[in-house]
Amino acid sequence: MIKLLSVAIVAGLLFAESNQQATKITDEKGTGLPLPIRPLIPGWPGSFPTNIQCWTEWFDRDDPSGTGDWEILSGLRKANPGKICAKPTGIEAETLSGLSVAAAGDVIYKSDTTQGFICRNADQSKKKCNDYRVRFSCHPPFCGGGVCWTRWYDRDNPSGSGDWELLSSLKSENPGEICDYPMYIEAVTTDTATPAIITGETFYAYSPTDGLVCRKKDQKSGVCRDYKVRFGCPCNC
Ligand SMILES: [Ca+2]
Ligand SMILES: [Ca+2]
Repeated sequence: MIKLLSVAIVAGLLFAESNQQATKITDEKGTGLPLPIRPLIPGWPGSFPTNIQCWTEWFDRDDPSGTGDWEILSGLRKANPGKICAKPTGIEAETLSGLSVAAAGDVIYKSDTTQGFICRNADQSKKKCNDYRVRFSCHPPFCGGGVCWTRWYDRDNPSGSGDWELLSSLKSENPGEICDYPMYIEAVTTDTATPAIITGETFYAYSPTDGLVCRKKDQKSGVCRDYKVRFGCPCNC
């Protein structure tokens, strides 16, 4: 009951806007990938002096039995004190059975790092939303815990459309080497080991769940540097 009441209170504050736009990331052949992370802009994530990022644990505080599945950031913070960093840099949602938002097919009202995730039953053609869980990307040392790093991977050169170091490609080309849910990614240039975050290039993908992609067409210079990536996984996986 408390859960429903708090959801109703928060719900009243959140009808100002709807800017949900799930960005679809494709692989180098143009095939759509079920990846929820938006492309990143140069300098992301802002002032933090490292290109390493990590994910929180998954959170599920609501279910869609009322007006929808309301995984509101403020409510998640109250229910999980200290477990979500002050300024998350990304949000990811999936159903409790592990389906991505795209695969689940629901119309999502909101999914951002300011307000969190909202799926409203009224927006669906079927009766109600799936039940989702969400997690947030944060800067270390927030996520803490034991992290074990993979080796470095450099599967592509930027001679074609760009440098494609997608996690999905790396996993399929190196079976059993990379955990299912990396918490961190580190990306540096292959020649000078310059962190990707300070090269000034615009990345089509850059996250622990997507890997790194630099597309030539996104750069003012028309070229990308060559990057290598490695992933930080829970040590017990
Ligand atoms: Ca939920
Ligand atoms: Ca590369």
